[in-house]
Amino acid sequence: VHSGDSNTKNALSVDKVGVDEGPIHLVEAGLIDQLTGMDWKVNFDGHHQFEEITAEDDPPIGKLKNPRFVSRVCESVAKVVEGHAKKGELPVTLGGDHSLAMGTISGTLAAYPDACVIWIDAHADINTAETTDSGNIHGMPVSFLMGLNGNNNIPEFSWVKPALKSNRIVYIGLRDVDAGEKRILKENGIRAFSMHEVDKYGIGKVVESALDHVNPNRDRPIHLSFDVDALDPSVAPSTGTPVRGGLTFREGHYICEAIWETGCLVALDLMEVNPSLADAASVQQTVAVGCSLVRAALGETLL
Ligand code: DIR
Ligand code: MN
Ligand code: MN
Ligand code: MN
Repeated sequence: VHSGDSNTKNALSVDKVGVDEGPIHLVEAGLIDQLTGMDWKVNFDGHHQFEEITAEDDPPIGKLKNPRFVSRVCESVAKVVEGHAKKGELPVTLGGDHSLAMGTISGTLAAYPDACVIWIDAHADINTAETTDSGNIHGMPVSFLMGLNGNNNIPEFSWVKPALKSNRIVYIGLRDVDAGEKRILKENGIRAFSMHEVDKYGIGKVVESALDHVNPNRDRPIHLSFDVDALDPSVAPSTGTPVRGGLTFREGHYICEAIWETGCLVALDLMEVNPSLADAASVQQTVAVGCSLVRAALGETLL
């Protein structure tokens, strides 16, 4: 769905399942029925299954963990997202870890080269193969999308086009950024609103400034990539790398509502819901918040 096209609501879900059951929980919690109830025509793609590559067959490349598996999944997700986006549908991708955004954003930019990205996260996910400490590719997707790895140096990821320009991405919610990532953000002049700015200016101003930066005329397609760990762990506990001092329930929802209101949303990711990491009540709480963020981003209103 693109701006001006508000009568044709068309949504779709793409899910990746590895060891990660987050997407299954979101769907089982009724997300699709909820969207259908909001008059979306939902074309549920099903839970994408990928043949796992055994650790033996997928040794690290440099520090990168599970590089072949992650690359293969992302490449296939990129094609699915691109295909749906080109049909004018609005792909909603439920993850799964945030490395998937390498796929979803590649797909969005293939369909809408002038799109901008709004990245909601506690983390900047912009480590390079050089700067990463953890080797976790979910801490790196933005560096691949921006071509900061000289992507062709890592043949496994050469399919990722460095299509994301530094002035077409903006962050909200950051509070756990590695030293190397801080340097990369500065060197590339990437705009980021940390929790400090959220506290100082309030979420309304922050979202407005973020939009003014990446989408000054509100005419560019928007890809919203939402990592649930942007929310405070008291709000969304079931996630891989919780960091205290995060967005409140309302701040998270406000972001989604305000982006929906622009009429420019063309793709949505909801990532890092990880039910294997908490007790049942925490899982249920996180899944419910995840569903409600998706509804907010897809136009659910409070009145
Ligand atoms: C850290 C943590 N910066 C890393 N990042 C996470 O592993 O690169 N990102 N958890 O989601
Ligand atoms: Mn993330
Ligand atoms: Mn994160
Ligand atoms: Mn992560």
